[in-house]
Amino acid sequence: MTKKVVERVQQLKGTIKVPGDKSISHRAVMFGAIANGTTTVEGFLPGEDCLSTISCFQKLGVKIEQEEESVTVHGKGWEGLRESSEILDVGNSGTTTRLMLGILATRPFHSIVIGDASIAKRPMARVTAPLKQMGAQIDGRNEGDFTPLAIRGGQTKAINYMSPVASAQVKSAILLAGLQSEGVTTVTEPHKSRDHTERMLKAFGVELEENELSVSVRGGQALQGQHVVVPGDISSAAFFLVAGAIIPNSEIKLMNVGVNTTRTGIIDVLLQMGAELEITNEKIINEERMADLTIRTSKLNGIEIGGEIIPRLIDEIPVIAILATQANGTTIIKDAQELKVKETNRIDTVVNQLKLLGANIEATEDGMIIHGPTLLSGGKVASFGDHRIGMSMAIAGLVANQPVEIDEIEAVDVSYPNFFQHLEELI
Ligand code: SPQ
Repeated sequence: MTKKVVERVQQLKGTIKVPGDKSISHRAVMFGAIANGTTTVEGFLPGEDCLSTISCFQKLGVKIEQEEESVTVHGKGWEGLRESSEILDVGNSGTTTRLMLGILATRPFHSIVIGDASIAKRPMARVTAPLKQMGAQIDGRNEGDFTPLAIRGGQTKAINYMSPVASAQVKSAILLAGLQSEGVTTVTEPHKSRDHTERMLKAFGVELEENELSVSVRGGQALQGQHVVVPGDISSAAFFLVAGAIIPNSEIKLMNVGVNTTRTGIIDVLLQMGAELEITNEKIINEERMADLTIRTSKLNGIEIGGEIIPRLIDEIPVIAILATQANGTTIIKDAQELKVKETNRIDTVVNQLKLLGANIEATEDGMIIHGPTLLSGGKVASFGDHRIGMSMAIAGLVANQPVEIDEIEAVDVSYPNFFQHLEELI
């Protein structure tokens, strides 16, 4: 386990290009694997999670070449997937686990899916239960809720599924199974989750019907290989957006960041808190919007965050907590129970680690309450193997009055392998 010490800085200045979007990188590989013909991916995120997706689909018989940010997937359609003699190891990636289960639900062979200690605690029944309803055979601890999972797919039938949670992974797993099922599959969610699956399926030639909170797909549709350009990940950009806003004398420009509105809750929050944030050079490539974001040191006020915005910023809440410690007044984060089933219980880890640095923060049943501003103190914290906690603690270290030592910092490689290199470039 690697430790990293982060110290207070006087300013952050410069321009960086954050790595490719994790959600889009996973989908480009998976959709390329079930498509007919070659898919090329530009701007792929070579983080551990997306490399797990490549490795699983290689084990399922798909030829995939990857060199840094460039990937070529030689898809041979759904029938190109083969039973693997090896276990499919998803590492730390919830997206790989849940979307791949949706694909495997329709394949007439046996697979075993495992992941790391964090994956073993994350609920899988949210996808295995509807996939079993569609006809897949899935077993695992607690009736298929936890890995290791054994799955035997086959001919599935469409369902009309009302998801109890707003989750892109649940929606995507069911839609992917629906693509090979008899009839029309519909998924309805309580709030809209990120829609990268819908956008990319359309780019791969699939017809979908979308209403406000529902998406429907007819079974029997084939995908055609494409060239995918991956925008920068707004969830990775979020660390530098927060750092730029809270560190004195700062100005940071982040190039080509994905600004799909199902992901821009962090921008809405920053603007509502009073941040000096500029959005320029907007363009749309492959159905996905991207733009340059410039953030400057800002005077911030606490706000209330809850309701439909939560799925639009769920992964940014750990770093929003750091932002709130530096804002004037109280920030209340509510309706965010989903944080409890991420790589760690992100309500507990954020609150406990920030308390160690002297933050005025308390956990609630569905979020947290933060009173600011606080001059954070130094101290010893840990990521607990959660990439977003590790990077959030590093941002806290940049404004703390003494050094912050972060344990298990290697977790950042899951989604942002060059995070500390980018930070160095800005100091
Ligand atoms: O892939 P994983 O481990 O679930 O990653 C996380 C993250 O912080 O990077 C969540 F822990 O992002 C999820 C996100 O929270 C990625 C994702 C996707 O690509 O579809 C959707 C969200 O999860 P969910 O459960 O709401 O569908």
